[in-house]
Amino acid sequence: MSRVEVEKKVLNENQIPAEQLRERYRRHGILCVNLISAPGSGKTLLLEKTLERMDKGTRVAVLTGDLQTENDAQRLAKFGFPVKQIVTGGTCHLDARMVEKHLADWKLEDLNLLIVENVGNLVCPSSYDLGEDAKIVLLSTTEGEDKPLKYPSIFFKSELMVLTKIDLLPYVPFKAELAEENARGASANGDFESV
Ligand SMILES: Nc1nc2c(ncn2[C@@H]2O[C@H](COP(=O)(O)OP(=O)(O)O)[C@@H](O)[C@H]2O)c(=O)[nH]1
Ligand SMILES: [Mg+2]
Repeated sequence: MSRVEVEKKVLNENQIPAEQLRERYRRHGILCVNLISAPGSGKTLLLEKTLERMDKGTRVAVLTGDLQTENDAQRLAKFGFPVKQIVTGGTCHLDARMVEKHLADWKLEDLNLLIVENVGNLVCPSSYDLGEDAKIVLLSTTEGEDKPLKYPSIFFKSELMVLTKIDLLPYVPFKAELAEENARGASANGDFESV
């Protein structure tokens, strides 16, 4: 009982900076997307392939989160767009204050698109609003098509699901249609905000 109360308080504290971020993005005409998946599903590779194809004048920036290392920021920095690593030091998700802090020395008026790569985790990031316009969940063919059944909240809350590692479809037992059906049927059950 008392545990539920603590969780609600922490989440509420995130909501104030999240709304402030949303308002700042709105004021500057920035679209913000929050990429979420299990570790290794291909978030950074998708971003590498996306940035590689973007016109050099595109007003895009990336924040990328991990518990440790600057590896992903290094992978993404080579395309010439502003990139910053958020090292959480053990926290399993990004929260709005971390995003706010890492945006501090960027001029938001220079951006149209902010991409946030969340910490690899299908559970915790689902409950933390970052002021984004949309959450995008990635599911790779090596994870199994039942993940939306096991971790429904993030599939319920995401505007878009990207299926990755489809080049491996001939080699792994993964039914793409079933994965889509499972994702479309996901409900908010299991989200601790709704406990
Ligand atoms: N075969 C294949 N490998 C992929 C694909 N996407 C990512 N990978 C590999 O999966 C590993 C994890 O990818 P990464 O982008 O670091 O995942 P993240 O942890 O979600 O950021 C790396 O070795 C990638 O090269 C894909 O579409 N096909
Ligand atoms: Mg990554």
